[in-house]
Amino acid sequence: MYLCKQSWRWYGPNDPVTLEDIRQAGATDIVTALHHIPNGEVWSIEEIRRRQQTVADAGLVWSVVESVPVHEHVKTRTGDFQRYIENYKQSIRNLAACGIRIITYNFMPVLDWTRTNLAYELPDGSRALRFERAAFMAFDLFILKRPGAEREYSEAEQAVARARYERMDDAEKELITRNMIAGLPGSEESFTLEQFQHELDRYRDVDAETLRGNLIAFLREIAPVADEVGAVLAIHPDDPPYPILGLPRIMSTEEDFRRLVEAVPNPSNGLCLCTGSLGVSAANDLPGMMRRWGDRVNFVHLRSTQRDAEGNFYEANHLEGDVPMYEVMKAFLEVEQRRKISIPMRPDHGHQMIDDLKKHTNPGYSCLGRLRGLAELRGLELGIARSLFADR
Ligand code: DNO
Repeated sequence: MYLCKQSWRWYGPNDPVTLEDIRQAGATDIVTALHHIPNGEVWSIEEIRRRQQTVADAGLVWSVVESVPVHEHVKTRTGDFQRYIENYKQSIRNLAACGIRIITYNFMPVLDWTRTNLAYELPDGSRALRFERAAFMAFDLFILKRPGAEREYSEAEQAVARARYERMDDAEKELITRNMIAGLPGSEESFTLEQFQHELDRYRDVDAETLRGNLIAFLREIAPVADEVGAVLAIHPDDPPYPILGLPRIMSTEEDFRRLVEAVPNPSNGLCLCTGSLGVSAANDLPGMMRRWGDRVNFVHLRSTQRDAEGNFYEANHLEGDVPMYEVMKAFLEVEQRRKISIPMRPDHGHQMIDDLKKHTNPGYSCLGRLRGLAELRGLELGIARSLFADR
C-alpha cells in the first residue's frame, strides 16, 4: 500500500519552527529552499549539501524544493532572462546531483500568494489568513492608486471599495499595504509602494497569452534538463486563482494546466496540486483534477478555504471549508496505488492557535496549526487506505 510522504515546509535555520519540532509533529520529509541565494543565481552543490546535512542531522530528509524562484526577467522575457534560464538549469542539475529531485516553482507575476488579513479571528479564538475583497479593492483604488484600476471594477464595487477605504484608519492602511506588498513568507521579494508600481508597470505589455508563451518557452528549456537528470517539476497554481492588480495569471484552472502539458509534454513537466489555491474557485473540480492529472502530480499541498458570495475567503480547518478533502484524499491514494509510488504532501498553512498565538510565526506557517492539519490528514488518509486498499 502506498501512502503519501508526510512533509513539512521549513524556512531554514531562521524558521521559528525547528527541525526538532517538525520531527515531533511526525513529518518525515522536509520541503525547503535556499532563501538566502538571490533570485536567479545558481544554487551551488556546496550550498545544497550544507542544507541537506542540517536536515539529515535532525533525522529528516530534504526531498522537495519549494521553490527555486523564477526571476522576473524570465517571466517577462526581458533583460538578462537567458542567463537566468541557464542558471536555473544548473540549479536543477546540482539539486539532482545531490538526490533532490522534486522542484516546485510558480509563474505568478510580481507577487506570489496574496492575502489582505493575516490574523483573522475565528469564533474559537484561533487566527486564519483571509482575503477580503473590499479591502483588496480599497488598496488597489485608493492606496496604490493604480492607473486604470477603476476600469476593472463595476460602479457598485467601486462604491464598496470607497466605503471600506473610508472606514480604514492609518494603522489599517499601513497594515494592508504591508500585507499586500511586503512579501509573504516564501515569496522572496518585498517592495515599497513606488517600487511595487514600477514592477507592475513592467507587465503593461504582457497579457495572459504573452505570459503563457514565456512560461512555455522557459519550460521548453528546463524540462529537457530535468528529464535528463531524473528530476521532476511542480508548478504551483496561482493564489488566488484569478488575475489581480491588472497582472495576468495563467495557472488558475485545469484548462491552464492542460495547455501547459500539451505544449511541453516532457515527462518532468508536472503540477503541485495545491487544493487551497485552486479551491478558491468553485469551478475547479479538485478530485477530478487529481484523477485526470494524477500522472503529472509531483507534489501536493493540502489545505481548505471557505468562500462567500462577496468574493472573500479565509483559510478553514483542513477538513472543513469548501475543499472536499475526503474525495481529494481518496483520489490521491488511488493515484499513488496506480503509480506505485508515495508522493509528498504537506499540510499547507495552519491557524495560529494555542501557544503559537503568543509567538512570532511566519504567517500561515505556525507549528500547532499545521500539526493539527497534518494529524487530521494522516488520520483521514489511513482510514481511507485501510478500508479501500488493505489487500494491496
Ligand atoms: C504559500 C505557498 C507559495 C508557494 C509558491 C511556490 O504558502 O504555497 O508561496 O510556495 O507559490 O512557488
